[in-house]
Amino acid sequence: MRRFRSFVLVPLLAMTTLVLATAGTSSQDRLTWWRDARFGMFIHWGLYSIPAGEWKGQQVPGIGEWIMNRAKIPVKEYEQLASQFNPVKFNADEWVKTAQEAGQKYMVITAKHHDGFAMFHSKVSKYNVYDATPFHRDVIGELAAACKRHGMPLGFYYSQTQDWHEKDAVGNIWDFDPKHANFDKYLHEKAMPQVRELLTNYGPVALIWFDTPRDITAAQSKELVDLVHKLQPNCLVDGRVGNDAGDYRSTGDNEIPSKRMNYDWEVPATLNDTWGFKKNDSNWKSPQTLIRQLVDIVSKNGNYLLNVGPTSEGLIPQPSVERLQAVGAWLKTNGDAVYAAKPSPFPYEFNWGSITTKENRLFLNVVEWPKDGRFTLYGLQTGVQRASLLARPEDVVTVAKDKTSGTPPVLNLKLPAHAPDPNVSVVAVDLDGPPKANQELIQQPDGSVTLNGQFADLPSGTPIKISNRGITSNWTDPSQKLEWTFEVYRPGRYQVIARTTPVKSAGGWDTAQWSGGDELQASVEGHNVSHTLSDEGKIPDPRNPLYPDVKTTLGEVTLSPGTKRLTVQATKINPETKGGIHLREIELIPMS
Ligand code: FHN
Repeated sequence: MRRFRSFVLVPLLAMTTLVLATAGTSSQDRLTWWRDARFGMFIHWGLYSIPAGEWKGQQVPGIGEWIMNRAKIPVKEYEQLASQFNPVKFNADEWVKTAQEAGQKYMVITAKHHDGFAMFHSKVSKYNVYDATPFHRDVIGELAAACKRHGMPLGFYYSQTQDWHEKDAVGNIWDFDPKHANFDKYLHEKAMPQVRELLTNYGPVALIWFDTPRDITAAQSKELVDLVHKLQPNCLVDGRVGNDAGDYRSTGDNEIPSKRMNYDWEVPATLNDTWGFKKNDSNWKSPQTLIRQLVDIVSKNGNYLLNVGPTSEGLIPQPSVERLQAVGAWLKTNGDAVYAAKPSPFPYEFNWGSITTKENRLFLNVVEWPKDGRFTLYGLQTGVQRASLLARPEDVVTVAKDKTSGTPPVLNLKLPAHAPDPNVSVVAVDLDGPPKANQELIQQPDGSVTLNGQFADLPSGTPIKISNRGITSNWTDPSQKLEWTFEVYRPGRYQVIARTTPVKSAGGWDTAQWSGGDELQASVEGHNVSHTLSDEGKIPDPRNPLYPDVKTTLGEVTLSPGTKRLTVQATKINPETKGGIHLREIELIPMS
């Protein structure tokens, strides 16, 4: 087997044909189409689709495209997959059609993943789909041409730091000694020249999606961004270029923040548990989860980049196609609540679903259809004119708004008794003006109060960190605390529930790693309740079945109406718990 020659540098002059820089294109200009799009298709496709999660007869745990790393496959052995890569069923037009039918408004494909193999005809390295495979076709070129034919914006994923094929890049410590790596050399002799090829040879590129910015300096991130914008001023750069240098922010994989964010962000998400195809992964998300995630993400000002992992034959797996078709069918009727929609006027989540908006309109994206069709919303400050169902405009929806005397303002809707859609039903509510809402945490009409970590006040200088989903980490010091202010309307007795989470591992949240044993104390209105964190059962997060919380009842408290302050302190820390206490939420549940 020949060793592929890397770093064959292209004469740069030959590639200066395409787009000339125009001064003054800002992130705001570049983001216009992307903000309206809201929903994109991610494609992870490469040599790893051949082993599909299995190496030498053994199942390799973790995500499929990481098989080379997880099984520590030597470069020379992994390279041999190239001679087997012959996906004769690949049809770029079909892929674009699948995305369009799903209602996805942009596509992003792995031009080069961490394994270092380019899915395009690169002159920089022969380790590419055109030169090194019997397929002898330029996958990126064919997809770019198909996207152009169908008016679909196309972006390229490019792994700028990890390249397990190269001794100077990050990641391959089973073949190479990282002490001798010269990252700057790899960056300038492979990564940047290949990014240049991608931005020169395939027409207008909508987006370059960099990933895992491990160890990259601010200057190196900036160099990449400058290169992209010099070659194609309108091309977006995602948040994972590192050092906050991108045009928008990227969250962690499958990490949907638990509050509305006042900046542009995108979440890359899987349809099952892997990105690259794995033959034994059938943990598919249901259409309801996918649609729920889509509207939830838009309600928080984000974009949803939902992944497919085509097989080594070049086909998008049928279970993926079916789920995408279900989302697409839903969007045909309800797309107004998603495309060009703006986030919720409320900063927090609702148990029943989520809110998106457009001008003077609210879209209530209802997952839990209310009993007898009686729907109540607290805290909307704008007057309401009328409401109707997107799926069944002929059905009568009665509106009663008490916005003057009520504390909080109350909107009551009498909806049809049965949900018009089995997944997510959209109620369009026309308002007197742009939607305005109370920003404070308030008790919800079902009596519950949810205090997520994203809304907690932290003492200045605290070491505690809060993730996008509201999870605390680095909470190893018992003197540290979290506090929330919220409004209670209904006097009575409440259960105080702590929702904690397992620690994160590379493949997601590893429930096995939840250790408990710490003691939390909640104090509110003169009551102190405390309990050792023990596993009373998993509470699935309906927005994200991958990440169940662990429930512990801390105790019961009696609350009167008014503004409350709840404090949570760690009265005992279990030294075994990795990264300290991982508290996500405190919930108050009415007992009657
Ligand atoms: O390591 C990669 C992984 O393989 C996959 O590409 C995801 C997609 O967001 N990004 C990295 C992990 O965050």
